[in-house]
Amino acid sequence: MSRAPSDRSLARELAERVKTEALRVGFHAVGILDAMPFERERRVSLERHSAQYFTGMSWLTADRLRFSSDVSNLVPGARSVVSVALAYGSPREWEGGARGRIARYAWSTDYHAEIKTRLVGVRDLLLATSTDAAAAVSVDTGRVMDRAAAVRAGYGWYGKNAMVLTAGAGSWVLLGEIITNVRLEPDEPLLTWCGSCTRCMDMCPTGAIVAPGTIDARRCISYLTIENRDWIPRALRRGLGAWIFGCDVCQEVCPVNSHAALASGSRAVDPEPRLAEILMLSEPEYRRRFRHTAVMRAGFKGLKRNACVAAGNVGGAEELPALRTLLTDADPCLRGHAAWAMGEIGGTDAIADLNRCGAHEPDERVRDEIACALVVARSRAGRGEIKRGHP
Ligand code: B12
Repeated sequence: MSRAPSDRSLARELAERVKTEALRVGFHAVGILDAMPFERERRVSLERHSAQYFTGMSWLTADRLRFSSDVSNLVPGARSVVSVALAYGSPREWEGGARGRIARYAWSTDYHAEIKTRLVGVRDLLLATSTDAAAAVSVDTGRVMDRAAAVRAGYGWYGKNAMVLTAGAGSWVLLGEIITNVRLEPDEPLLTWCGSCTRCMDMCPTGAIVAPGTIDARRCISYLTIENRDWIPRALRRGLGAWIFGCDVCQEVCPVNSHAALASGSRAVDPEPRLAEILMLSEPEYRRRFRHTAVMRAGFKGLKRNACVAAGNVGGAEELPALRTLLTDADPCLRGHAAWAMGEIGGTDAIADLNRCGAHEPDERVRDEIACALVVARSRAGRGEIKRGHP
């Protein structure tokens, strides 16, 4: 057991030092909680797991949810947790044209490293309190329930979109923790709530917020464009709009966020790249362009698949040459999504390409996509609609 401060005044004084240091190194908010398990969140997350809401994220197992609901699994004898929030999200400037949208949290270099680096000094402060002191930094990775910690730490509250909202920066914050066996005076949770507002639930393009605070990840654009390694269900594709990595709709429509002061972080990626560019990227170019950013999580093929869907939704003539190339790609998933996009864009060229490729397509699923795309494109042509994006 740690010989760290045991009486209340020492625990309070150390808590204050820790919080001052966290704010000094640039965190927007910091709070302290005891290390008791997150019982309610464990129960809720296991229910959602049984309801299949996390299907597709094979790493988010019931065991992992149990593990992440108890911080003493990371630091045996844990007594306190320091929860921090890093603000992000400079304003979006829409440049028009057929551009894909990247979620704000991914605009700068990968936040895991950013949070970890800032937490090192705070952790060292705790380690210096005694020779028995232990402290570990955790960011994302599903090893701790980050949101549950932020809410118990008293600086955030759950929105109906399941996001943790904070005073000042709204939900534009990323979360991390230090788990320690040193005792720190805990803060009191807030009693704030969304009231009768349901904007995030009403405006989610794919209906993924199935109850207040409950996301069916299978429908969430963030899951579909980042974690999902499979085909994007056809019924949900139009809902994706221009999103090619993540989604911010449930945050953008939140009234609390409309008053949030956005942080002015450096940008490592173009937040709205031209779709034609993404569709034509080579794998080495993709790695060069997105290394050290969260966008790597989607993978090269995943990002191209998403760009196909976005091109089908907001693209036109400019994207057709790249889509035509992808129609003969070695990967059936890319061929299938390119076919869908060409059907949505329509026009005689697209119909001719789909017909030509359909005749030689070896994969049954792609053949089905091509057949459906032809139905859409022909019915548009039958109604006299011209190809989108034609001068
Ligand atoms: C898996 C995961 C995802 C998955 C699944 C999301 C999910 N709902 O679980 C996907 C890929 C869909 C995803 C999407 C996003 N994610 Co994510 N994700 C995670 C991760 C790794 C684990 C989350 C987890 O354990 N889920 C299990 C379920 C049960 O928990 P939950 O949905 O969060 O449920 C909580 C609340 O709903 C609440 N709750 C329970 N019952 C009720 C009832 C009511 C009425 C209410 C209001 C709340 C409530 O308790 C639950 C447990 O904390 C965390 C990092 C971490 N280690 O925690 C990041 C994390 C949650 N993600 C984050 C972010 C930024 C996002 C996106 C905004 C990214 C984007 N722009 O595309 C979206 C937002 C989608 C959304 N509205 O939730 C941030 C959230 C920061 C914040 N301010 O809240 C986290 C904390 C990462 C981080 N370290 O900052 N994510």
